[in-house]
Amino acid sequence: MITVWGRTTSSNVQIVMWAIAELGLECERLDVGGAFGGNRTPEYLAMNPNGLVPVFRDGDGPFLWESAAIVRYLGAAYGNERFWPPSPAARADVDKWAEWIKTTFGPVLLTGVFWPLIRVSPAQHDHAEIAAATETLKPLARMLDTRLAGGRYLGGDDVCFADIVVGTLLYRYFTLDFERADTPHLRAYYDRLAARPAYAKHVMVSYESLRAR
Ligand SMILES: N[C@@H](CCC(=O)N[C@@H](CS)C(=O)NCC(=O)O)C(=O)O
Repeated sequence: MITVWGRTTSSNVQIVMWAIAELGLECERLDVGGAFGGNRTPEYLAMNPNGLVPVFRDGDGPFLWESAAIVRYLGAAYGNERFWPPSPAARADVDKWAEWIKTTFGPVLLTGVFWPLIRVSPAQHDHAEIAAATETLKPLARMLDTRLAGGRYLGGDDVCFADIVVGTLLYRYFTLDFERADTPHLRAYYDRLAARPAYAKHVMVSYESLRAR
C-alpha cells in the first residue's frame, strides 16, 4: 500500500496524487501541513527533515520527499512505455520540461504571483512585484507554448510523468487573476488536462482556503 502525507491544497501533494491516480494505484492519504499541522513533530521530521509535504512511502520502502522525484519513482516502478519512456533520450527530452517547470517557471508563478495574490491580503498587495513577475512569466509561458505546438502532450499522444509535473501548476496559472501571455497551444493543453478525471479530482482543488482576507 502507498501512503502519502500531505494536504490536498498543496500543489506538490497534487502532483503525487494525480500521478498515483493516472497509474491506477491505490493509496492512503493523510492530512498533514497547513492548517492541519503535524509536519514539525520529531516523527514527521524523521520522515522528511524539511518538514514539508508531501512525504510518500510505498509499502516498506524508503520515505520519499520532493514531489518530482516521487513522480519519477512512480514512473520507473509502475509506468508503462507511454508514461515512463524506456529510451533515455526520449525520457530526458520530456524530463527537461519537468525540471524546468520546478526550477524556472514554478518559482516565478508561485512566489511572484500566487503567494503575493492569494497569501497576502488585498490591502497589502505589492502591485509592482506582481507586475514584474507577470512580465517574467510571459516569455516562459511562450516557450512552453512553442513546445506544445508540436503535440497533444509533452511526449506525444498521451500523458507521461513529465506532464504530471508540468501540468499541475497550470491550474493555478490559468485560474489566477493576472495578465497572461497569449499561448493558444498551452491553453489547449490545459483544457485537455482539465478534461481528465484524475486531474479534475486531484489538481483542480480550490485554493480559497489559503486566501488571506
Ligand atoms: N520541493 C518540494 C516542495 C515542498 C513544499 O514546499 N511543500 C509545501 C506545500 S506546497 C509545504 O509543505 N508547506 C508547509 C505546509 O504545508 O505546512 C516538493 O516538490 O515536494
